[in-house]
Amino acid sequence: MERTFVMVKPEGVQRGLIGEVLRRIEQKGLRITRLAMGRIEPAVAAEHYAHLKDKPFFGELVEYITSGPVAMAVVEGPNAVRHVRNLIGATNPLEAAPGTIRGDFAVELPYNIVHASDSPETAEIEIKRFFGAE
Ligand code: IDP
Ligand code: MG
Repeated sequence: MERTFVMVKPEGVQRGLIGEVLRRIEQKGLRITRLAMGRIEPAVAAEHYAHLKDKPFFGELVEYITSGPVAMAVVEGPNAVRHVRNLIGATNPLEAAPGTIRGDFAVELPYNIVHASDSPETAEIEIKRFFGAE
């Protein structure tokens, strides 16, 4: 069994897509084991996106992810990380295939509805970052 971390980003929450995102994850056969609404502090956002800190869009990205409430979930199942990445689609909505969450609901970066961990190791770090210790 593997765990991953999923976040419905501010514009996804504002557009009423929390249920749609969770529905697709549950429909796939994965289990939602933790669920919370929250607002990301700028310092936590900067840590979460530290791998992008030298990009020209970093400031805009931190502003975006802290601009409103987000929905956060821990998702469990066999190969949960890769399954959820498949469900959400490519980072750029222009390259995300129709049928994926980003392919179906987003048009341009940085606005792509949802975040999901990119590896089991990252997932554990992100679960701790956003949900704290067990
Ligand atoms: P991921 O969310 O698919 O894992 P990352 O490369 O980790 O993609 O980027 C994190 C987030 O930063 C993306 O989901 C997107 O919101 C934003 N982002 C990535 N690349 C760009 C870009 O070229 N311009 C603007 N925003 C971007
Ligand atoms: Mg990423």
